[in-house]
Amino acid sequence: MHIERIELRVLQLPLVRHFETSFRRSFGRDTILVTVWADGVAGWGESPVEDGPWYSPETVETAWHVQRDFLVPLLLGQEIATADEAFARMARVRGHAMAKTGLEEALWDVEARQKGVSVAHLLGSTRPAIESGVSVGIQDTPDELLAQVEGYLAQGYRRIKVKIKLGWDVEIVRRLRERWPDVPLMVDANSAYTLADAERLAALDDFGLLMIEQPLAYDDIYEHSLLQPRLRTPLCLDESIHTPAHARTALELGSCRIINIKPGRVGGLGQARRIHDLCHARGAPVWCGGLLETGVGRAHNVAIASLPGYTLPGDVSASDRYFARDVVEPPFRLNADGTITVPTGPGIGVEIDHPFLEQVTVRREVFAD
Ligand code: SMG
Ligand code: MG
Repeated sequence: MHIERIELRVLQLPLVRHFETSFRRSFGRDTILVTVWADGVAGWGESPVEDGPWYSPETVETAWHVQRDFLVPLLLGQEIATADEAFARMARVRGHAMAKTGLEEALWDVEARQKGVSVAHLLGSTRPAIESGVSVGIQDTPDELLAQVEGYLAQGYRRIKVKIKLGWDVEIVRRLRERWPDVPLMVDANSAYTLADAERLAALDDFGLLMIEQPLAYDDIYEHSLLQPRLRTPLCLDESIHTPAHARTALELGSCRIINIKPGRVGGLGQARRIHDLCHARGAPVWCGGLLETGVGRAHNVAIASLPGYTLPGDVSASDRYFARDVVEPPFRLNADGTITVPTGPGIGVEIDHPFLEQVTVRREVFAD
C-alpha cells in the first residue's frame, strides 16, 4: 500500500443522553475521524479522543498536534505491506495511542477493501455477531438509573454495566439486584477508589457481579494485585492497560482476571489483537470496551470483538444508544437477541453518510504526498 493522502477531521456530535462517569458528565462527543488513501482506495478510522484529558491524557488538541506534526509525516508517501505493521511504523512516537488508532484503523479498512474482505475477516473473526452490553452512566437519582436500565433491558441488551463512585455504589447495586436478581451485571469505577476502600468494594461481593472494572488509580497495576485477593468478584482493568506488556504484568501479578480491550486506548486493532492473543493463550477472558465512538470507530470495535477470546459481552452498543443520527449507513442496530451483526461487506462494511459528516465536521485538514 502506497499511502498518498491523509485527511483529519474533528466532529462534534450531541449525545442522546448525558453520560456521567466518576470523573465527569458529558453531553456531547468530540472525536477525530481519519481517512487514509492508499493506491486510490480510501479507508476510515477513528481517534476517540475527548475535549479534555479526563478518561485519557489525550485530547482533541494533543491528538491533532501529534498526528499533523509527527504521525502523518511518518506515514505519508510510505509503502506499507499490511495494516498490522502500522503500529510499529509509528513506534518512534511514544504514547499517544488514540492519535495512532485513527490512522491505524484506516489502514485496516484500506487493506481489507483492497483484498475484498471485511476488516473482521482480515483480523481473524470467528463470529457472525457479537453479544452487546450497555454502559449506563451515573444518574441524578436511583429511580432514574432503574428506569434507564429497564429501557435497555427491554431493548435486549445482554449485560448491564453501571458506573459507580463513593456514595453511588453498594446501595445502587442493591437496588438493581433487588429488581433484577439474574441480569448479568457489572460496575465500573473509573479509578474512584483507593486501597483504603477495600472493605467497601468487598461489600459488592454479595451481589454476584460479573466483575468490578478499574477501581483503583488509572495508572496502577500493583495495588490492584493487593486488592484482588481481598475480593471474590473478579477485577477487570481498563485504564491501566496500554500494551501487551501491561496485560502480561497484570495477569502475572494477579491484578485482575479479565481485561477490557479498547482499540483506542492501546493504539489500534493490531495492538488490540496482540493483547487478545496473549490473554486468550492464558485463558483470561477479554471484552471490547467503548469510548462512545461514532459508527466508524464502532465498526472497528465490532470487528475486533468478533475474535474468539472476546467471550464476554462488551460496551459495544447500537448507534442509537449514543446518537440521534450516526455518521455511517446503516447505523449499528441491536438484534432482537441482544447481538450486533458483524458487517461482511468490504472494509468496515458500512458506508459513510457524507452529507451528515459534513454537517458535524468542525475542523478539517488534508495532507497529500
Ligand atoms: O462506548 O458505550 C460506550 C462507553 C463505555 O463506559 C464506557 N466507557 O471507562 O469504560 C469506560 C468508559 C469510558 C468512557 S469516558 C469517554
Ligand atoms: Mg472503564
